[in-house]
Amino acid sequence: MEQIERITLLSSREIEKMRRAGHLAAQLLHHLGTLVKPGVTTLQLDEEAERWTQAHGAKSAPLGYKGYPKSICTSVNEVICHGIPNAKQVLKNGDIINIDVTLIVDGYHGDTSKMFFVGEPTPLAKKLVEVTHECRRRGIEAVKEGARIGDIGAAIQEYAEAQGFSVVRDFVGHGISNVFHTAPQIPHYGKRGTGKKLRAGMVFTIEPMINVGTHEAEILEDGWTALTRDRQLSAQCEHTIAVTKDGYEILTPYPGEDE
Ligand code: EYF
Ligand code: CO
Repeated sequence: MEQIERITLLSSREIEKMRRAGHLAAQLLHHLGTLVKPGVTTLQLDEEAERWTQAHGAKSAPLGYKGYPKSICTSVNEVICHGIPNAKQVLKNGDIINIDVTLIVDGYHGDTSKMFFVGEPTPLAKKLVEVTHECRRRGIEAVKEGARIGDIGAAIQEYAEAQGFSVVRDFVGHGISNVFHTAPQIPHYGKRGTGKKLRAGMVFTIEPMINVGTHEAEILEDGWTALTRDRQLSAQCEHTIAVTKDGYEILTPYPGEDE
């Protein structure tokens, strides 16, 4: 491990550990996705996540992190992120849900999230989720040695706004290693050519949160759940990415998907 300006550059042995954690996190996400249907509660998803995680010899990073009470985040409809699984929250036809998982394997973290449709989505929900996925893809495509952190945010913001949506400012991607959240921060908005230069060995998440209406967020009385100020829909998806000599590697590849 090497550090430049407080940003850790991981060795190839450390990246291999991140790869193992990331691949397992993506498998868990896929497994949870098969369970999403009308009538299921978000608490049932959480309980299955914890059971599966322990059965695979891994640990949930969110559980107990800064006092967070559950193993995954389940963010439904107008919830931007950090939705807390709950026995009273029964998924219904037309809902959209982001499931966000972070696993620790051999001390290293894999952090990934994805949107799932509950039954049949509305046309607006379908478009929002497709645009959010494309935002992440464009952000990832901007990753290469010598590019700047602002190039990632600019690629995401330009596409999201051209599609008539807004980009959340209050939550950003983050460096990740044997520490859950570390430098650098990765905003999902910004200007090309600004911010720190990317170097091979940097590992961080890209996790754009895209809203139908205002980008502004507010926090529920529970102190955790972030939701849109105007209560319109929000979507998010996340990968853990390593900067490589010739571009990037997605460390959390979702089974059957390229990006
Ligand atoms: C005190 C948490 C702390 N934070 C971030 C703690 O990066 C994440 N997902 O991609 C991520 C996931 C979780 C997380 C799960 C729990 N926390 C949440 C909300 C506020 C807060 O401040
Ligand atoms: Co994250």
